[in-house]
Amino acid sequence: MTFFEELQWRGLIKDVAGADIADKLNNEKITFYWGTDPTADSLHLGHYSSLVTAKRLAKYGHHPILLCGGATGLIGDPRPTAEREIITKEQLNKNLLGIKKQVTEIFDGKAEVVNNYDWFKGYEYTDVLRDVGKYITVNYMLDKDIIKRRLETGITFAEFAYMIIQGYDFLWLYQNKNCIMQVEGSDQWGNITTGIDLIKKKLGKDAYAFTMPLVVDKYGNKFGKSEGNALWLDEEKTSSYELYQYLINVDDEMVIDYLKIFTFLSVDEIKELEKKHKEHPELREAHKALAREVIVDLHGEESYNEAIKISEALFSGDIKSFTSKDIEVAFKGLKPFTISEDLNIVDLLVNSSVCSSKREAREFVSNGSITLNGEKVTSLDYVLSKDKCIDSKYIVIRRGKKKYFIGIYE
Ligand code: 629
Repeated sequence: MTFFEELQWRGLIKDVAGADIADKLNNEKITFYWGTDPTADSLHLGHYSSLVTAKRLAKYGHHPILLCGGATGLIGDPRPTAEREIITKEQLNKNLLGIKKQVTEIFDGKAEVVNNYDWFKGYEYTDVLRDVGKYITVNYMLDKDIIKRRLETGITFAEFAYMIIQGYDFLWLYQNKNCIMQVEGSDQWGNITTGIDLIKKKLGKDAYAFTMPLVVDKYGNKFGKSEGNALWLDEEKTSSYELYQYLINVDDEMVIDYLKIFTFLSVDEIKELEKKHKEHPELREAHKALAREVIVDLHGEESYNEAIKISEALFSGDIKSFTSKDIEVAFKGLKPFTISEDLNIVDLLVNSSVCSSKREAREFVSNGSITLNGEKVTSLDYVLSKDKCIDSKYIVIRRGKKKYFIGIYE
């Protein structure tokens, strides 16, 4: 299998530009770029899918340029539905810092990161119109899918002109960095071809590109959202434990596709996992490999082990080894109750709404349904004091097998 065939096997190629792109990628070392706009202070799993592809090309020996859109972010790439809310320059600069840092880390500090604001600041409006605008007709722009889709609902001139900025980026990188290829998600095809056409018209040169299909779940919905929220690459926003829970639970019929897209496991390793997955889906070997590869690549071995520890503890109910940090991560979604004095177990259960009455509380304790910080409490005389809390702060109550409550002793 050639390198390009492997990209195809992994399902990473949707549209391509450049008839000899396979040859180029297999036999030469080229410079390519991938770009993102600083619309938030962190990238998410959707971005990661295309960054992994960029990293894959880099591992093969191609040189990546990662573009953070300080200029394009000022405008906003038109969405199919409606105009974007413009973000403040302060917010944009804050986002830019976060994203640059993430991209750099994902490429282990070896990435060449550029910002298109560097070549757009001070570029006179009239010069842009002469140098770029004169090479692109409005007819051509109106023919782009994204623009057609917005004509009904309306689109501002700013968003209409977005493709001019991204198109010029490709031209600039081609001329200044010998960057001959652009790699993005398939939603970027219109912007990419604007760049390719501009390069052809201005330089008479052919440029290359390919897009990756959007990653979806088995229902065709965007991959990487948990209860409607994005899974962020910033560990402070989405913990490794949350990532682990998401990845370990992806659809059975999609997990092999995800291994191909999101991991650097070899073709043989993935085929082996596919075999295991078909024979013993209940062992979840493929899911475990997916979670391990993604989390270790993003956050490192230690953070991955932490996620496993929390997952296993919650599964078995044995949380005796939890630190306050573990508790904060494991029970992020729970609203804690507070206590401010030593309490007898029955009062504790009622005050914290774990039980609805003292009678119910006594019953739960007596039949062994209550654990405190992983230890079963069966005595009705038990008194919770500060020193029994984890780090003198947290109290984790479990009722029955799975229902958790978090208390903070203030
Ligand atoms: C200037 C800006 C360029 C090249 C690219 C860009 C950003 C591009 C864009 N990309 C999406 C984003 O920023 O909007 N116009 O969120 C996003 N991308 C990664 C994938 C994508 C795409 O960063 O291409 O498809 C998501 O997976 O939506 O010169």
